[in-house]
Amino acid sequence: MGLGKQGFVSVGVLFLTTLFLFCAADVHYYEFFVREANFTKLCNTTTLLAVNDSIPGPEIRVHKGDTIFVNVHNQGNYGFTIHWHGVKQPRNPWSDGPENITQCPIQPGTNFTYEVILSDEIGTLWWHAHSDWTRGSVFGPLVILPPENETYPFPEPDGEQIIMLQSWFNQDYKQIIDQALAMGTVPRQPDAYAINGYLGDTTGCPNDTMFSMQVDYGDAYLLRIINAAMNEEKFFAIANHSLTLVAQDASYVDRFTSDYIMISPGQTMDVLLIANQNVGQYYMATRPFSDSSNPPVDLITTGVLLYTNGEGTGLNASSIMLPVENDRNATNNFTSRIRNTNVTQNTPLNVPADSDINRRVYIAIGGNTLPCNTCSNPFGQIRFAASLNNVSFVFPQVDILDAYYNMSTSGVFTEDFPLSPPEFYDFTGNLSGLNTMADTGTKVVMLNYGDAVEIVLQATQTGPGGSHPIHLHGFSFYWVGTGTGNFNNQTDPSTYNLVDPPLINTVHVPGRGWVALRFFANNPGVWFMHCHFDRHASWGMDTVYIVRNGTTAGTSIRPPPFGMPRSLPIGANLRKYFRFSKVLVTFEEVRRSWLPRLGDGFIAITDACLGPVLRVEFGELPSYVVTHLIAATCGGQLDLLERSVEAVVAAS
Ligand SMILES: [Cu+2]
Repeated sequence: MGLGKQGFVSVGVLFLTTLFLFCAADVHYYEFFVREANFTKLCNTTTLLAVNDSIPGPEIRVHKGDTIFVNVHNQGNYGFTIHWHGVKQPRNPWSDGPENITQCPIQPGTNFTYEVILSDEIGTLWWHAHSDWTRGSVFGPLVILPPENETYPFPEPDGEQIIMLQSWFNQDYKQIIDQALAMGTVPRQPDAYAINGYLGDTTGCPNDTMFSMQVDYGDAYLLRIINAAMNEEKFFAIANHSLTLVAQDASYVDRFTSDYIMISPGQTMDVLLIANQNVGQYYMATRPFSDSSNPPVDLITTGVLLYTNGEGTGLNASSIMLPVENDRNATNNFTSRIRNTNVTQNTPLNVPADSDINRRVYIAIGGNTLPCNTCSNPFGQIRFAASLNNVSFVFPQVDILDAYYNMSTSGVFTEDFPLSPPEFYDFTGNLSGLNTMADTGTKVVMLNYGDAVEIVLQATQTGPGGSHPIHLHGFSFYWVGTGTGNFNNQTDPSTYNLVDPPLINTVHVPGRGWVALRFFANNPGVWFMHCHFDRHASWGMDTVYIVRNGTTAGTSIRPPPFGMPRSLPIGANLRKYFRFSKVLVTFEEVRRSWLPRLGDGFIAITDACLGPVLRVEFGELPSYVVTHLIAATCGGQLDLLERSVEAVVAAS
């Protein structure tokens, strides 16, 4: 614990020194207008929620240590939040973003200004929506340049390029997961994958085009590669060119060269590319990696590296050298080469030693089923689920941070997340016949400020098995160990790398294997941890770490900012809090809707924070609806058909 405090203090002093000597920290302001826009791909036009009418959304470009204010205007039809992936947000969980974890959603017609506080992050991160599956269309890059007085720890590149890898659906992303959850089924496969919004030349639709990056012979380029895909880890390569990894998750690594990379959803990798081949055109290509028994659709997505004056030289598809989709060795060979690097531009290494560790968490990652009477799953009255230590996380109806901060946690969450699997079995063996039922609950892990934490994440063969990209908010952690089979707490710790472990925010937990992570809990707040396969996160492969305050103001959560998306006091006048709209939902839309019918006269879904999106037909208003409205404690949206408005207002 002592070391943890020292670690935090020294980082603080470093930061202050930087401020003092160079006055480097700037403040930036961005405006995000989030609304529906039309996108034509695969010879289809789809309406999708997007930031400033663009997918990917706008680039944020700042320097290390800067602060960014982003005013997010929701001009769409449903609530959402934004997360600043990989930004630690010291003492400021209020702007972290995960829906119902640190805030209520920003409701249509309202706005919220995030304060994004950078500290030691350097390189590439990204931002994305953090509600249901909205992040599939609401995301963009966050580039963090060295401070004015600092250079890269590698030769200055001549140019740079952002490469965002995506899943593409010709359907509103929220609708996809809402539908699957309501039916208890597996969400459908993507229609395509994309590079920077381009689907490439393999889709069969002649109007789809390739992303093209122009280079000059002899120049060096910094590729900022971001895996923004929904459920797919990705191989990426450029024909005839090698790639040199220089940073991962906004921390420099000991650079090495490879013919391909493997990048998990949520991860960011900075890669140097030298344009040293014959002047011409070369494919860049990406395809999923998966060792699960239910892998993502295996499509190769293409882009092009175009040398100046090289247009005449044709592309050669046979030169694309990507590992096959289930090539676990290719993945392990790449990830096992990643090491931290001892350069002054990185935060000094501060890995908790064996003797420091005072909090151990051992988590088995599970695929499950749960009973579901209302589901229409072809496998029966069940729904697919996922869990950590056999607890399938239930998103609360109000946000955990607000409940914790205001000490009104009853009915919101409990502090009893199991610190080890409830049952030990051969996690990575043949598990057919295993009971895959899980418990449900909103269970969190409580940590004290300065705790030295070790988390071991154990993949299991429950459900389809395979790997998981696990992401922790509020921290970067040291990835100190990995191995195959079941973790052995007697022998495996001796294999840890405590010398130069990568400092990352999203770790690839290999299928039939495990990883070990360490960090000091020196950031007070409420921090989500979840699988960055959104299907798994939606199914409950999540938990929350609450780091209690330290003993000083400087080690405590900041007060909430002005304008947090509001809670709705019990018994409040609904007309004041809900936006009545006769436009958003028409009678026809309701009739065509997939939403479950809960009674004869109406259709309802509960949206985030029990800000009920209640869509009501006919004049009759069952008491169920009224109960939900009165019990609602968060801002919400109420879309009513004309004849119901009077009834609700009267009932309030
Ligand atoms: Cu997962």
